[in-house]
Amino acid sequence: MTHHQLPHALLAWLRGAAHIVVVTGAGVSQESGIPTFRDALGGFWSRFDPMQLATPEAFDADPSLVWGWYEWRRTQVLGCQPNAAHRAIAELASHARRLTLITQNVDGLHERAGSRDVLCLHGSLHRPYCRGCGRPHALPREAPGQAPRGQPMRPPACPACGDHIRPGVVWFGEMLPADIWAASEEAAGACDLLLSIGTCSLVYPAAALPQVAHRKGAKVVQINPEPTSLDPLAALNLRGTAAHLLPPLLR
Ligand code: BV8
Ligand code: ZN
Repeated sequence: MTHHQLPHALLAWLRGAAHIVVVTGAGVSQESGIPTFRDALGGFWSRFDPMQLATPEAFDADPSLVWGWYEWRRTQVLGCQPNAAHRAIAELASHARRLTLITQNVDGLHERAGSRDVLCLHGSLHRPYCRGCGRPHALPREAPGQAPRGQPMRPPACPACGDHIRPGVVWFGEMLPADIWAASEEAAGACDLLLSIGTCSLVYPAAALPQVAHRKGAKVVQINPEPTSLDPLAALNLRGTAAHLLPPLLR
């Protein structure tokens, strides 16, 4: 079923749910001015394919190029604010009997909007660590000074072992953090309502979460301006943007 405004059924499902799971993708940060993953290339980076850059092989082959891309994205994010969608999701958690927020995003905007215990399936731009010994590395709070135009810059060296510091994200071909994946899969299997917001539902295993919920009898609701592979499985497809459709949920 496809709708362009909020049907009353959803308000009843939200109020009646014992456990709501929210799964978000890059679309929920789009109205904060952060381009979605496939659009996450501008200027200097437009000649690259994000699917190629977001891999351990790319970092091993050219650490400065990949580190530069992530620092450029981190700079973008530090200059952006959470939007009404992030705030509505944080607010929903205080109304719901139980709400588990799972995100594929690495921008940290859910936390900045007040959401707590966010399950970050794909890591974070703000938690880099050493490729060699895994030691966490603190980045300066402010955006990197040099190379603001997204030119490559060398990754810092680990003070403990000297290897490269790498972005704290999960790259294609890398395992998701086992504890975070286990908690996400468990929540999807236990919830009675799953909201999938702003994701193309193409990246696994994240894209399997609505299927896990559906198999266990939960209702799946999707918010996305475009149809995705999740459409047939959703009880409700709300065609619109997250910042526009989510705030009325709280009335
Ligand atoms: C793994 C962090 C085990 C990095 C990311 C073949 C078939 C099936 C699977 C595979 C396969 N080959 C390889 C795989 C596995 C692979 C995979 O799924 N590939 C896909 C492309 C087929 N997965 C992995 O590798 C995962 N690991 O499987 O481990 C393993 C281990 C070893 C060997 C094999 C397997 C790791 C995946 C994690 C990758 N890291 N991010 C970084 O950010 O740089 S994923 C990255 O892309 C994002 O996090 C996001 O999740 C994903 C998708 O990007 P986008 O499409 O841009 O974003 P999104 O999905 O959110 O789409 C935007 C949506 O929002 C759109 O639908 C749009 O319509 C909508 N929208 C836009 N504006 C708005 C909006 N919606 C609402 N409001 C708006 N305003
Ligand atoms: Zn190290």
